[in-house]
Amino acid sequence: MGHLISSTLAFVTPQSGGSPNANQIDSLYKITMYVAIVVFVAVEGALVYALVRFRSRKGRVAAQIRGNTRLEVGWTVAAAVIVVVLAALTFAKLPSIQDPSNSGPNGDSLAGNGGLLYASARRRLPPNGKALNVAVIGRQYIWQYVYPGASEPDGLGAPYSYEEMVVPTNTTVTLDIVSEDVVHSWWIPQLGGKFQAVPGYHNYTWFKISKPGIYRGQCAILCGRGHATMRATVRAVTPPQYEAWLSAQKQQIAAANAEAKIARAKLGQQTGAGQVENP
Ligand SMILES: [Cu+2]
Repeated sequence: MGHLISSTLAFVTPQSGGSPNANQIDSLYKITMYVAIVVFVAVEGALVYALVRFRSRKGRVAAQIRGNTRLEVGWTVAAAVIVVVLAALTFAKLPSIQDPSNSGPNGDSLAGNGGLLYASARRRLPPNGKALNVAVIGRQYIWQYVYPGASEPDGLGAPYSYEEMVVPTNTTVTLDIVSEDVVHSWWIPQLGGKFQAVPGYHNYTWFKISKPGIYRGQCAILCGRGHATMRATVRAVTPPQYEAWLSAQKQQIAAANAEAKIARAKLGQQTGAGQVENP
């Protein structure tokens, strides 16, 4: 019975299980929902009882009641108390949703100072200041991820990937969410809340995944005709697997850049039609 209830509730409650912030959002949602269920059952139960018990019958005259001060004060105060308790609970739980926690003991050692290129008052870091910072760039119609490890001091030459973000487990990952063109919305439901990618503006969130696996999402705001295909995947692997992936990705990007350099040099040497087309 308990399992039946919890599996039915899973359809209407936020997805969780991927990251602590998503779990906190889910538990806050459930607390509010349980209170709402109790209120709903009490109100609808009283209504149905009154409908049946006091239904019209031949020869019956309805009692004319003009207010009941005690009852009215009672339900007003009760509703106010519920609102205050829910608000207090929400504010008490908010820091655990917004503030990143430290990486686990077996997290990735590459998690540094967040890979910051600039300071920000709005960005939150874990208490020990160490996070793996990934830039999430929305563009029509694909997500790009830029990882720490720039080869140039100005931040250029950093490894990147498209559509699928690869991250180490047990490691606090902070995200810088930006957009190149229109407003997009970053959302991997199992990894926490939804965040808009707005041109010219940075939004921040975080997650920490304990289990290796694939976590799926999808751009959550209509951004143009290709919106439906703008998927996002986060693949969590162990820290050694992450580091191996990152260096392979760096090599592939370096090889592709070298090839492009040769192709550009060839184009530059061409005379005739090539020059007309690429003056
Ligand atoms: Cu979209």
